[in-house]
Amino acid sequence: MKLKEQLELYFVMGSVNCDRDPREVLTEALEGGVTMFQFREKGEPCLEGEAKLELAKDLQKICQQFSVPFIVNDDVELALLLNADGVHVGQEDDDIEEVRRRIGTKLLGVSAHNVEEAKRAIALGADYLGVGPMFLTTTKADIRKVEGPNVLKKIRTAGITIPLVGIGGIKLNNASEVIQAGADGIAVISAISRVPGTARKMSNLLRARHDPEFVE
Ligand code: TZP
Repeated sequence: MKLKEQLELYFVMGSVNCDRDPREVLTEALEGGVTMFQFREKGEPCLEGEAKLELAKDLQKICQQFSVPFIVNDDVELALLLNADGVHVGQEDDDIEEVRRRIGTKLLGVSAHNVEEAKRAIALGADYLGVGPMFLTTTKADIRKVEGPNVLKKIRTAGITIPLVGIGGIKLNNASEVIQAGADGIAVISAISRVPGTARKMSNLLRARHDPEFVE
C-alpha cells in the first residue's frame, strides 16, 4: 500500500488518552479501519521506563495482527529497540536530520505548522508531514495557533506534494474539510480514543470519498 493510502486514517494515542485499556482501544480502532498507528506516550501521567516499553510492545503486536504500521512518537531509542516502522517528531523534539540518520529507511513523520517548516522538514528527510492544529483541541497543552485547514492549502499551493495529514480537533463533522483542503489523511487522538465507534464512522466517510459505490 502506498504511504498516502496508509495515512488515510492515522490514529495517535497513549495511555493518557484512553478511558480504558489502550490495548482494547487500539484493537477496536483497527477493527474500525484505522490505517496507521502512532504510539504517543506523552502528557500527565504518562508511563515511563519498563511500563512504557511493555505497553509499546503490546500495541505493536496488535498493529502487526492488522498489518498496520506502528510509528513511535519522539523516541528513537524505543523505535529502534522494537524495530518499529517509523518515528514521528515535532518541531521542538530531536534534530530532524539526526533522527533521519539514526533510523535509516524507516518512516519519518514531522509536524509542521507552516510552509517554511514544511519545506525545511522535507529537506531534512521527512517522508510525511503532520500539519496542525486544524481546529481547537484540549488534547495537547502546548499547541500552536489554530490556522485551520487553510494552512494545508498554502502548503499545497507552495508546490509541496509529499503526503500530508491534518491533526488537531478533528472529529466526524470536520474531517472532510481537512481532506478537501489538500490532506491525504487525518490524524486523530480523542475523537477515536474516547468515543467508541468513531474509527469505523470516519473510515466509512473516507472510503466513500474515493469509492462512490461504497455503502456501509
Ligand atoms: N499535535 C497537534 S494537535 C495534537 C497534536 C498531537 C492533538 C490532537 O488531538 P485531538 O484529540 O485529535 O484533537
